[in-house]
Amino acid sequence: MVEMDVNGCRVLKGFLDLKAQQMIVADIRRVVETAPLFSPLTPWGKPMSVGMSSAGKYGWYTDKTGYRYEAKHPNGSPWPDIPASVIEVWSSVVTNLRLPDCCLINYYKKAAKMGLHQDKDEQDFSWPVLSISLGDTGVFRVGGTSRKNPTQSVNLESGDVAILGGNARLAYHGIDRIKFGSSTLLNGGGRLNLTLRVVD
Ligand code: MD6
Ligand code: FE
Repeated sequence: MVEMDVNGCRVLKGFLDLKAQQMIVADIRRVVETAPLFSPLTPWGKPMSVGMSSAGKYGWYTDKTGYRYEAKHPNGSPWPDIPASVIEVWSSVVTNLRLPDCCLINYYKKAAKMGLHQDKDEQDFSWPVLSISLGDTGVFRVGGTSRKNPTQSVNLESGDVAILGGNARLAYHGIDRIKFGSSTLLNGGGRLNLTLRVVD
């Protein structure tokens, strides 16, 4: 495992071995059977190109009224529990004294991307946001706390873990594109990204 610093974002290259990645994918498949992926509307009324769902006490959600956390899937059911295989990554990298309230699931097909944004819908920015990348490589861009700050890019490959914490907790970041077909982990290709957050 190699650790990189990308504008204050810690990237743990190759944190998860193939077995661990396969376990998490199997667990997330079960989550999206009960909480199906959907493409939420941005506050500007455009559907996101990424398929989303969540696990945990809260799910991240957006529609015309804005970004927020919701206790239920749009179908009215509570979100499934965060799988133990996913919690395990948080416990070993962040802490086991406080577990995440939300595991946001982002699924990128060939043309999906995510514009530069800050994660700031949580109440306490002293907790980091941890991301797990699975499947196809994503080209991840990280800047500073102003949109105008210079950015650096890094490939997030299957099994990589990235942490936005400390001074980088509110750094702008996004996924420019995915390298479709770069991994065989997911049937049908694409990229799965899980982000773990403390919300309350
Ligand atoms: C993605 N990731 O990798 C999008 N947010 O698909 C994020 O938006 C993100 O990787 C907070 C912390 C780490 C991340
Ligand atoms: Fe984010």
